[in-house]
Amino acid sequence: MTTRAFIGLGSNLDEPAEQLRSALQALDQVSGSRLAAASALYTSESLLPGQPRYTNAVAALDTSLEPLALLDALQAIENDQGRVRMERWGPRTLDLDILLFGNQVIDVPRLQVPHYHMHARPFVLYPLAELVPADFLLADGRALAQLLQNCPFVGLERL
Ligand code: ROI
Repeated sequence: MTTRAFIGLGSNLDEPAEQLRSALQALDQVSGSRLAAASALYTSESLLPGQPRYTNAVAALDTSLEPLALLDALQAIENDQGRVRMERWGPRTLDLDILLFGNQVIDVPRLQVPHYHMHARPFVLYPLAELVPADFLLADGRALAQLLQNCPFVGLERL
């Protein structure tokens, strides 16, 4: 059985666009997984002041892995691409987040899905909207169209 997961990608160090391109290739190599689609790349200011601009994208990944096994695989890709975990919200070469995992709602210490902050982040919602139908519902029942209305396309640049 495969599940469609949506992965948020972000980088603001060491050639962010290249980081995202190689991460997309790495996602397609994850065991039992296939990269089904990827959004355009978007740039925006960091939500925290004093950091370089971020480049973000969203990928659709069809996977036979369980959610925590997928999380392990994503963390291995982050580590391979040189991410050093310094401060919690510090600049990073690569951040990979599981935004959605099929219709599952997951709330364990390592993983919360749908991702807690996605509803308020234009750099997640607009790329996600490229990959799903206009009437898409999140696993918790929220309509993507409604979230987009509450989260204006401000400060985003689509590359
Ligand atoms: N800001 C933007 N624009 N994109 C991100 O991916 C991002 N990630 C973060 C913080 C520092 C909150 N700001 C961000 O972790």
